[in-house]
Amino acid sequence: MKFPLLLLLSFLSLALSHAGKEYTEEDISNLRQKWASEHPFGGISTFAHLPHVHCLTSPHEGFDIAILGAPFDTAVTYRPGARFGPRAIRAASARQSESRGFNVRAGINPYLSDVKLLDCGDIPISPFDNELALRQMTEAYKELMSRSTPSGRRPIIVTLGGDHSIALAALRGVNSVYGPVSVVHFDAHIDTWHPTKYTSSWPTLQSTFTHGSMFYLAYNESLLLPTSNIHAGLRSRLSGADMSDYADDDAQGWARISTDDIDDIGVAGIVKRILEHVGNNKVYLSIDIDVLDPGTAPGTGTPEAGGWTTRELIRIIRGIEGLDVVGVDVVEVAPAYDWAESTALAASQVVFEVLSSLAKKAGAALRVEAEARDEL
Ligand SMILES: *[C@@H]1O[C@H](CO)[C@@H](O)[C@H](O)[C@H]1NC(C)=O
Ligand SMILES: [Mn+2]
Repeated sequence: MKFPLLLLLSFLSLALSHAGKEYTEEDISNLRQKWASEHPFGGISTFAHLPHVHCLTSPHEGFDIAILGAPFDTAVTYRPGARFGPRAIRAASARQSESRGFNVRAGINPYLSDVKLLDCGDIPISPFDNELALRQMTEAYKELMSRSTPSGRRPIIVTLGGDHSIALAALRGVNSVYGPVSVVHFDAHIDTWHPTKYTSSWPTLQSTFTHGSMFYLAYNESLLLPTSNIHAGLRSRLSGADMSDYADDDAQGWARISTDDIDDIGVAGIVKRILEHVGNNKVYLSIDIDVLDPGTAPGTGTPEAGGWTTRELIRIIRGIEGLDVVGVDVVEVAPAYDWAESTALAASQVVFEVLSSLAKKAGAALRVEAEARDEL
C-alpha cells in the first residue's frame, strides 16, 4: 500500500508545482503598488486609459457614459479613411487620464467623478454592404440605449466616428428612448442634403444614405424635433446657382450659424443663439471635425478652408455645457490625411470637453438623487 500512496503524493506535488506560487493579498497589493500605474505612452489604447468593456456583449456592466467607436466610412462623398478615426482619437487621447484629467476651464476631472465612464470598444460594422452596416449600427445603438446606468438612468453614448452618416443610427437609438430630439450640429456642411442633390443617373435606395444626407433621412424618419435644430460653423459651397439648399434646410426645421458669424457676434453670441434655440430640449450633439480649419485639422474627409480654431470651438462647447445632451458624436477624423496627429488631438480634446460637461451634469443629478434619498 505504501508505494501507491507515495506515487499519489508525488503526482500531487507535481500538480501543485504547476499551479505556481501562492499569492497573499499583501503580495497582490505589492504588485499593484509596483506595476499598476500606466505612462501616457504605455498600455493598450483606450480613450483616456478608461477601462475597456465590450459593452454590446456585456449587458450586466452598467455605465453612465460610454465611449463607442463606429469605424465606418463607406458613405463618404470624397476622401475615405474615417474608419481609422476611433483608433486615432483614442491614441491622441493618451495624455488624458484619471491622474491628469482636471479640466481647468470646466472645473472638473471627468475621470475622477461619481459618474462611471467606460470605453465600450467599437461596433463591428460591415465595410461591404451599407444596408447591413446601417442595420448593425442601428441595432447596436438601440441595444446600448436600452441599458441602465448604475443609478437606473439611461446611459449617454459618445461616438468616435466614422463618417458622419453614423449619426442616423445614433439618432435612431436616442429616439428609441426619448422620441424626437433637437440636434446641435457643428460642421462646415449642412448635411441635410436631399439625396437627389448628389447627381447620379443610377439611382438606388442604398445610395441615398451618405454622410451628407443623414440629417435629411433623420428628418424624413421624424427623429428630430421640428424647428429646434441648429447648425454652427457652416461655410461650404451649395448646389446650383442659388440658396435652394438653405431653403430645403429651413423646411427641415434648422437654424444656421455660419463660420463667419464668429467675427460679428463672437463666441458669446454663438453660445447665446444655440442656447436660445434649443432651450431645455433633449439634445443630440453632433460634431464634424471639419468645422475646424483644415490648417488645424487637415485629417478629414471633406476639408473646407477658412474654419474655426480649436480654441474657438472649445469655448463654444464650454458655453453650451448646460444643455440636456443625451447623445454625442465626434466624426470625420481620417488620420491618413493628418499631420502629426493634429486632427485626432483636436478631436480628443473636443471629446474631453464634452465628457467634462456630461460628467458635471450627470454628477450633479446623482448628488440631487442622493440628497433626496437621505431625506427619506
Ligand atoms: C420620407 O420619404 C418617403 C420616400 O421618399 C416619402 O414618401 C415620405 O413622405 C417622406 N416623409 C417625410 C416626413 O418627409
Ligand atoms: Mn458632416
